[in-house]
Amino acid sequence: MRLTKTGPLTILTIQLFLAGWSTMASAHEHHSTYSAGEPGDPKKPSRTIEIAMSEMEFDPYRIEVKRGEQIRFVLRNVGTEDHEFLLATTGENLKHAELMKKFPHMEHDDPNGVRVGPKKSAEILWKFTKAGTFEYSCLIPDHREYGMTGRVVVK
Ligand SMILES: [Cu+2]
Repeated sequence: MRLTKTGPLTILTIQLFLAGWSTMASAHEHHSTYSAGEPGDPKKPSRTIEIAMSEMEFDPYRIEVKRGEQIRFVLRNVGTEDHEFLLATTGENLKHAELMKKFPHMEHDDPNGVRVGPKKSAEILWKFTKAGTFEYSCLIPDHREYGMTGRVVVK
């Protein structure tokens, strides 16, 4: 008897869940334009660039890529604090940095950014589809101000 009663309720719950899910999915789609290019395709060839993060710098702090090139960023945190790697335009990163002052523990799981703990590493696969100058930056409050920013020149 209990089972038949909970049956429709369970279906309703699943439907509500699915409705919420599709809303989330479409909200996410709006976010799928990135200022620095687009998320990479793991099936296509890429060039690997290693970047070391520490207090308070990226090494190297300037890279050059060709337009259309796909880069596999290997990000190593060789420092003692958490750091971030966020790929965007300077304007976008500055806006984002303001937001992070209000919400310092904001988590990012966007394809163009990652937070890496001390002695950890992470990877980002990125295709630079637009020519111009972009940057990677650590937006943890104060880190950018102390010099955690790097430049990507896309030719
Ligand atoms: Cu940092």
